[in-house]
Amino acid sequence: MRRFALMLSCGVAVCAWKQASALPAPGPRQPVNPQAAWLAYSPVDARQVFPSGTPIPNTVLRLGDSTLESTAADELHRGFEDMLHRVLRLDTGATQAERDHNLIVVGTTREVAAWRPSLREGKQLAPEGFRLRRIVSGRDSLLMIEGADERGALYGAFALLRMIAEEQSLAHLEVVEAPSAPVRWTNEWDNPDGSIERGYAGRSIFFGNDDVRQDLARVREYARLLASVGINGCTINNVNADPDLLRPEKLREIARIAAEFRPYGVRLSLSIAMNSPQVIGGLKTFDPLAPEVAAWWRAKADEIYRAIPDFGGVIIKADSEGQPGPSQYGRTPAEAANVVARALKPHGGIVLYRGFVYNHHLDWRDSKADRARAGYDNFHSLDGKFDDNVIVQIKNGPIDFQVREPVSPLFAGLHKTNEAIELQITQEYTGQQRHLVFLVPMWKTALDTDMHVPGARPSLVRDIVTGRTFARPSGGFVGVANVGLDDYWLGHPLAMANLYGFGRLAWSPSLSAAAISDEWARLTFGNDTEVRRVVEALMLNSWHIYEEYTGPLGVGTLTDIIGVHYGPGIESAERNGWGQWIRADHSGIGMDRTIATGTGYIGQYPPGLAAEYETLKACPDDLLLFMHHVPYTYRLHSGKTVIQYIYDTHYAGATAAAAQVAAWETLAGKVPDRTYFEVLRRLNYQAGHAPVWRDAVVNWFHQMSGIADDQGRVGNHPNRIEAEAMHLAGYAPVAVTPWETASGGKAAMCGQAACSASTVFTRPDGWYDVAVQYFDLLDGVSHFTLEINGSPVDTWAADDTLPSDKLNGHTSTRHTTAGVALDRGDRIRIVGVPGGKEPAPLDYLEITRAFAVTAREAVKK
Ligand code: GCW
Repeated sequence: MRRFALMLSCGVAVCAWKQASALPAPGPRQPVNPQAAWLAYSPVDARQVFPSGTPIPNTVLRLGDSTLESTAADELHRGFEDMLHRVLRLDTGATQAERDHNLIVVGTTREVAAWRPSLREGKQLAPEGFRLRRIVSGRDSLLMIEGADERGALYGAFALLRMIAEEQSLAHLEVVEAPSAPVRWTNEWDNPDGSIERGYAGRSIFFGNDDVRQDLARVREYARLLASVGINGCTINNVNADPDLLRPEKLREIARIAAEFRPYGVRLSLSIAMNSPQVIGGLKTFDPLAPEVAAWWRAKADEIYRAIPDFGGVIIKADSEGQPGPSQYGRTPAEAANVVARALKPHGGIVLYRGFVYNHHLDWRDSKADRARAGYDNFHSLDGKFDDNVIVQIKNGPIDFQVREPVSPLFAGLHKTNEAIELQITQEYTGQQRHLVFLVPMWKTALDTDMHVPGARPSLVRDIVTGRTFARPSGGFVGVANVGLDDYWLGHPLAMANLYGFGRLAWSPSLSAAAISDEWARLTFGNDTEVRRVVEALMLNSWHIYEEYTGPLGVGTLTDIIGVHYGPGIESAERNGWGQWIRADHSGIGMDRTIATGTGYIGQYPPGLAAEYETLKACPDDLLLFMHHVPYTYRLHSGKTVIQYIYDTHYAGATAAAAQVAAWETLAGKVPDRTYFEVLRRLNYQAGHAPVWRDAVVNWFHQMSGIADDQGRVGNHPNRIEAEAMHLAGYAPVAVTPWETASGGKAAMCGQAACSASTVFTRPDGWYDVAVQYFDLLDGVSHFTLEINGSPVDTWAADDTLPSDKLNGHTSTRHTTAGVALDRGDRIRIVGVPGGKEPAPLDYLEITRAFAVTAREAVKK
């Protein structure tokens, strides 16, 4: 007799049965348009926002007639209607409004003073800032949104709406805010063909078929989201720039995008290629010091501003990863930046010149070679040589958006140059929006680092980039967002917290990660305490969890660095010119970047910080392997050896990743259904991919070090049955590269129309979860069936779009059939049917006591 009563099936591919059974009861918050993201404007408890004695306004009075103030008034209208069910009257004429005494008033400082001189405030607002006040005078109850300028008025409206969404009381309102820095931009790495470099959420919202898209509705919605968190600029094309976009006919099209941005105060910017004067201008040279080149840039700037009068400026990636640059003519980055900056200057445009200039043909045999040094080495000597409308855009770390890096020493190396910090919202090295990683805590670590600049203590990175530390006129924040046409903009619905958090930090970098995640959770999911508690715990732990099962102790993400930067690929970092070496051998690991014996990189930091990194005693554990080469037996401050730390964190991280699923499941019915399932699907996937990471890393280090795990876990899988050890019909064993990305280094591929792998169950009778680890290649869709004694109990398709067409750590994934009744002697069979180029590849089966059963036993104990 077979007992399949509890059969629940869930994994990457099919969750159908489970979904049907677990459909949440329809709640009041459904359905929600996912594109609204944190501007969901869900209904709120009006009594919290407008306690008794504080009337809800009836009218929004717009004092000025600028586009931005119109947008502000429309947004207030929308927000009040959705959140408070109050349809505001829109008014522009001061006299008419006098009839109503219960108003929201939107205007600039100048307009407010002209409307009611008594409301003039002594203290001037900083540019783009705002003041929110509630004023009760006579019969009037006024909610004043006063902007320093039109942008400030719009930002003030969004801030007021945020307070309402968070159910804050407006009874006593007195808020003054201003952005931390003038530059708060996103970069989008979109290509004219509609693809997005390192984009994980569909095609471009801007381009397609080598042109600007006809339908730009998503662009306007995006601008709205950006403005709602104070982002005021957006670079719409890849920093690996296509010079063609500067052609007149393209600029005319790009102007359509700028028109969508304009109502939200988002200035359009373009990435430009330094060789444009040659490639599209027909000049013989692009030498920045050649007069004809300067003239070409001047004419081009004039042309751009004719098409886009509020154009923000340009980003330049040059002499980096194959991009043309001034080095070709023996010129410096400053000379290149300045020739463009001088062309933009009369129009008020700026140049963001990327500090990401390095040689990717380094000699790995040279123990003094060090990519991390490049930013400082290339730019430090140019301090003071950049024009005032140039900003050097510096990635937070000296390498490249790894799961953990120290801050770039260049932040402290430029005192007479404007700086911006470049943060990566798109999760290139941090799980590509398939893994949950809330990046704000990571960014905070960088922004709150004290650089110990002599004579400027403290000198936090956030104060340097906002221009405070060195009294610079400009600077700020750039976030590489790479949103796409995906309904959730970034793929993973929870990844939008990173875009939100970037904007909030750019506005106010002293906000805490916890405060930002609370705001975002409230705005996205409402004010329910339980929902917020679960969501915020997930968010705030996620970076740590991801770091635990990927790259430890500052060594780098340990991903395939010469490929797609996604799954594990440990040795890919070594023995090539890219300089992301981890320098792991049989006795130890880590880059020696010390002044005393290493590459000298640490000497690029101011002495106070260098002293901390230079000695093993003072160096923080989480940056140890970035700064030092140590034996595996080296003891961390915690007392644990490096190798045991690697083992322990990887087991802990994978376990914690799996626990995220159960945490999220408590929200069924409490968040919108679609979002619930989109997140659940990804968390399930992550729970199956984290063990791929864990096993790859622990096995690799076990083999390299020869040191056993003191808990005996590494290489010991009592519940695992390797495909190659099963009875195979049609399947043939294959070696997987790199070996650590398949269990036992091997998998099985099917070379005919259908194949099977079977085994006899030899453990005690009971309820089990059966996990099938397989490879889901980009091309092709295989189908799998799990059979017990010839009866199918589950079937699924390998139809995910993982980023590789090979068997490796990118494509290894898992499908779990939960709650299967198994008796000793049962025959378990997996049938694989290849589809397209995908040969139904299998890695192993893992059969564990059913989760529900083990949970019950745990309770009994
Ligand atoms: O990390 C690397 C990315 C490239 C990117 C480059 C950069 C746009 O892998 O895809 O190119 O950084 O930041 O310029």
